[in-house]
Amino acid sequence: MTTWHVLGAGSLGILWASRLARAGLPVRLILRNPDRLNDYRNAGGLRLTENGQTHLYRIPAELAQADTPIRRLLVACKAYDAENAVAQVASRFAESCEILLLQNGLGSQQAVASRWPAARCLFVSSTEGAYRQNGFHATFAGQGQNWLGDPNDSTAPAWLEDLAAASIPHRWTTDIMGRLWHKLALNCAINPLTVLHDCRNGELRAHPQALDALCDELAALLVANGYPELAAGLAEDVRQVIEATAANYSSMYQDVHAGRRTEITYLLGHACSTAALIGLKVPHLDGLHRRLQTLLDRRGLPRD
Ligand code: NAD
Ligand code: KPL
Repeated sequence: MTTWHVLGAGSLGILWASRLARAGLPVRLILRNPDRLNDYRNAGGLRLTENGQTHLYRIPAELAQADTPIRRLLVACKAYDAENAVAQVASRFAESCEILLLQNGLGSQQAVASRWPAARCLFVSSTEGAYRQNGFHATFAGQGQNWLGDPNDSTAPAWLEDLAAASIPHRWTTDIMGRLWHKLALNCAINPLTVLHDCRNGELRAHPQALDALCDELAALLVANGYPELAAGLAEDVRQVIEATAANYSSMYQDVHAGRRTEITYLLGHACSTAALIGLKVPHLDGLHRRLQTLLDRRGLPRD
């Protein structure tokens, strides 16, 4: 059985590693430094809380410098850490290594795929939710779906059976880029405005003109990238997400309020840079990007 190496033991890393391990699959965690490995050993394993019940999973852990070969790597870092984190373990890649990239937004996945062309890179678009309580303890916070796909190869890998055995919801798609672009467009329409207006998703109902202007530009970007059918439904999809998540704070809002670095470069930044590259004018997205960066500067958070 191929071992699942999980790079990054944050919210999603804990969620995936725990479920794989409890299905009896071989899992190893790769932690970022000796202090964290020491903390992990003191914690005795990963803890995952689901439906109010907490279980401990004693999953073996190691550092990037370990010498066992890596055949399947699940990258569960933030988008801004992904490429560097993969670089730390790349010397251990076995022939025909597979890399699953769980990052939100776009840009980090392509960076990894183009730097390690011999590995098969699978992109994942996840709508599951988890948050970290402390150290190595995460809480499963929202049912969702994991869409998996490979932009260069439509063949589904046989190991999707592992995900089924671990009860990890998943669907294979031959259009993972469409899935990721659609989620990116939703996130660009909603998340930055919730930060700038300091509000829950539902309160964006009070800003229909701003939403319409952003949706028009995001739809043009989707068309330019080959997704006219996603573009046609975007404004309605944004309204539906706002209704369905009205009481929630967006993930970017939560990052900013917790003083955490955001994934802005891989969301709004990626939308604006892609538009610039193809010569598409997106003044509202560019303006939103600048206002968001100014707010991040004021809060002492990285602007990229
Ligand atoms: P997180 O911050 O909770 O976890 C990331 C972990 O990666 C941290 O523990 C960090 O220490 C570790 N890390 C960073 N660099 C490393 C390195 N070089 N070596 C080893 N570990 C390293 O993040 P998360 O919430 O799990 O999110 C991961 C990705 O999944 C993000 O792109 C996020 O947008 C996406 N996502 C998260 C959720 C969610 O509910 N949490 C849902 C959908 C998508
Ligand atoms: O994915 C989201 C987020 O908060 O990051 C939603 C709920 C779709 C809002 O954009």
